[in-house]
Amino acid sequence: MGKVTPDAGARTALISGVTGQDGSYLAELLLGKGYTVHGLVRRSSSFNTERIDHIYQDPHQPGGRSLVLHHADLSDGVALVNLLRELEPDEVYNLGAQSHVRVSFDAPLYTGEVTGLGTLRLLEAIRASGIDTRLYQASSSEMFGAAPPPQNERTPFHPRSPYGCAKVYAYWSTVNYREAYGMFAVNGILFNHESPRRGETFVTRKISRAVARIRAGLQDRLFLGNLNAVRDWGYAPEYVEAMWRMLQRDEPDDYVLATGVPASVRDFLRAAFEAGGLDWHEHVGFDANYERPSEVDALIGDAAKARDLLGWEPAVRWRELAELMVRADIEALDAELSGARVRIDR
Ligand code: NAP
Ligand code: F7E
Repeated sequence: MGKVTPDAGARTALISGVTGQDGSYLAELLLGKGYTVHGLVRRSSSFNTERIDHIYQDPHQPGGRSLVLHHADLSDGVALVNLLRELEPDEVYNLGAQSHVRVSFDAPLYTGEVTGLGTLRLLEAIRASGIDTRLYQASSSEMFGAAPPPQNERTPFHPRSPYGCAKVYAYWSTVNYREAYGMFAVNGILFNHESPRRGETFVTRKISRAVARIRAGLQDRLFLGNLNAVRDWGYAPEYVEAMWRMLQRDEPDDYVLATGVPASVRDFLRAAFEAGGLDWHEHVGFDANYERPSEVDALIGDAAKARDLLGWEPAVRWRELAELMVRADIEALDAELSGARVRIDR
C-alpha cells in the first residue's frame, strides 16, 4: 500500500469498495482498459483482499504496478481529501458501503454514517481538493422500496430500510453536487447483481454455497427468511461495464441497470437446488431472524434508458445465474477439500 507514480498517459481511477464484489470486477475491467487503478482498503485485523489478490502485484517485484492499494475509510474525510490531492484520479467510483439491508436494521447509524454520509464526504473531498474528476455513485434499487414495479429513473423513492434511506441521501447529495458545483457526478441505480464473488450472507450466495456444502455432506439444513420477495437478479461483471460507460458520456446523468426479469427467492432456491441435483424441500427451514422489520416485496427494473443511451444490455438471467453460482461453489469446495489452492478469479 502507499505512494505511486502513475504511468505517464495512463488514465487513473480510484475505487472505494475495491475489496467488494463489484469493486473487484471493476478493477479487473479498468486494468484491462489500461488504467492505473487505486483502491481504497479499510483496515482490518485479518486479510480482506481475497477478491483482488489475483490482480495485485507485489510492489517489491520488478515491473510496473497498475493496482495500488491505500488504507482509508469513508468515515475519514481528511484522508479522502489527502488521497484525492495526491492521486488526482480521472475517475472515482464510490462503491464502498455497509451494503447489507438486514444488517442495516441492527446498525442503522453506522450504515447512515458510511453509506450515506460517506458519499457526502467523498463529494466534499473532491470539491475541497479542487481536482477535475468524474464520480460514479453506487445507488441502489433499494431506494425504490415500496414503490410498485416496474421501477425506472422517474419512479419516486420509498425506501424500506436504514440502508435504503442512506442510499437516498447519497443519491440526492450526488445530484446536488452536480447541480450546485457543475460536478460530473452520476448515479447508477443498480438492481440486485450477483456472482460467485457475492458476499456469503446475501441470499443467492447463501443458497449456492449451501447447495455445494449439502452435496458434500458438510451441511444438511439451510435456514432462510421470506421466500416470497421478488428480485431482478443480474450478473455483476455485466453491471460494472455499464458503470464505466456512464462516466464516458459527454453529460452526467442517472441510469437504472436491471434485467427486467423477475424471480422470487423461492424460484432462485428451486433452480439452485435443481442445479445441484437436490430437492430444496428436504433441506430448507424457516428462521424469522432473517426477515426484515419492513420488507421490499418486489423490485423489477426498467433499464430502457441504459439500453438506449449506453448501449447496455445484460445477457445473463436469474436461472443461468443460479446455475453458474452453484457450479462455482461446487468447484471451489471440491478444490478446497482436495487441498488445491482455490482461486477467486472466476
Ligand atoms: P460489497 O461486496 O458488500 O462491498 C462493499 C465494499 O465497501 C467492500 O469493499 C467493503 O470493504 C467496503 N466498505 C465497507 N465499509 C467501508 C468503509 N467504512 N470505508 C470504506 N470502504 C468500506 O458490495 P457490492 O455488492 O460489491 O456493492 C458495491 C456497491 O454497490 C455498494 O455501495 C452497494 O451498496 C451498492 N449496490 C450493490 C448492489 C448489488 O446487488 N450488489 C445493488 C445496488 C447497489 P470490506 O471488504 O473491508 O468489507
Ligand atoms: O435479500 C430475502 C430477503 O440480502 C434478497 C444488496 O446488494 O440488493 C441487495 O439487497 C431477498 C430479501 O439482498 C434470506 O428478505 C430470505 O427480500 O440477498 P439479499 P437485498 O436485500 O435485495 C440491493 C439492490 C442492494 O443495494 C443491497 O446492497 O431475500 N431473504 N431469506 C433473505 N436474505 C438474506 N440475506 N438471507 C436470508 O436468509
